[in-house]
Amino acid sequence: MYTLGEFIIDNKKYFSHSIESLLRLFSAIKLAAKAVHKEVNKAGLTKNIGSSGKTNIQGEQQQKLDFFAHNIFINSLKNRDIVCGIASEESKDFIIINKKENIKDKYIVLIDPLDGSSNIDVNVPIGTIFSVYKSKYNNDFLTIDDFLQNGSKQILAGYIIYGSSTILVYTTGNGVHGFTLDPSIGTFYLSHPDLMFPDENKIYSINDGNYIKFSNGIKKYIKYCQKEKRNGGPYTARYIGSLVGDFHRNMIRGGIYIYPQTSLHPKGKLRLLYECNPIAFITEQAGGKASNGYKRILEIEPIDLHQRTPFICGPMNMVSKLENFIKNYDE
Ligand code: P6P
Repeated sequence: MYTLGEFIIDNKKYFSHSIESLLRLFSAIKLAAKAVHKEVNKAGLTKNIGSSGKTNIQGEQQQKLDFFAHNIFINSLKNRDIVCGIASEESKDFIIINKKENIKDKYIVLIDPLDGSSNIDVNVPIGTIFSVYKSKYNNDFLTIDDFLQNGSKQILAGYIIYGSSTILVYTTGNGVHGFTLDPSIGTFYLSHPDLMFPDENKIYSINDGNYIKFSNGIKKYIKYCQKEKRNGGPYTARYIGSLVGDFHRNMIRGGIYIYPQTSLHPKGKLRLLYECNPIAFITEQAGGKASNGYKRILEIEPIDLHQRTPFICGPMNMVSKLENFIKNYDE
């Protein structure tokens, strides 16, 4: 059985940055993931479920486990001496790890510590999403520009899904690989090498409770998915309200995830930097496509730490088909 550390070392020739830094990053991510796994798996027993009573920068109810996950990832990452700055969904401003240190050859981490956390109370899979860049090092000190890099500059992206099992999925630009946690010994073992969207794709994921708020192009696409097809029946609708859960299933089974702009979220709901960019990097590495309906996600130039974007990701043919509907009916 191949551990995550062994796999990284055996594939070091594909990583164009310091392999020691990558191992340190994963050492922090694995430690935090195991701690979150433990808390998530017994949340109902420790009263660690429910709202913390606070709201986060997005004005959303912060769950107790959101706060726990945020703290555990920040503390793990800052103690490896290679991260100079962190941005989290749970904090308004970016976090400087050490004001005095030189940021050359250090890393920037953007993270959604516990995406989909409102599902904790009902036992639906949730996840941590992370995105890593080299610091731009344009100054001796950290600035917002180090965080506002477009997604094509990511050196590492991944998620941990806390579901029927806990799986860490990542890419450094050399394919997508999944590692399942053996909680009895606290080790992540290679379980999903070289993940790719399958040729046959039959799932569409969208909250069609928002149907009346969608554009015509999105509405037409949903109707297209529901029509009988020459090569078989209509597509299957699957949507659990947890990006990591919906995306992980769609990448393995074959399906498209759509969170378009609506009247409630005119710029989309999902955040570009720590949700869409990492998932888009993984999507493309798995042979798929990720866009905002018009533009490749990884080419969007960020202007704000918490900016939102409409988000479509999945197999190339499904995403292109939807983009055509948008082009034909929304422009
Ligand atoms: P809605 C969770 O809050 C999240 O950010 C994603 O994980 C999920 O896909 C989406 O929002 C669900 O949003 O509006 O359908 O409940």
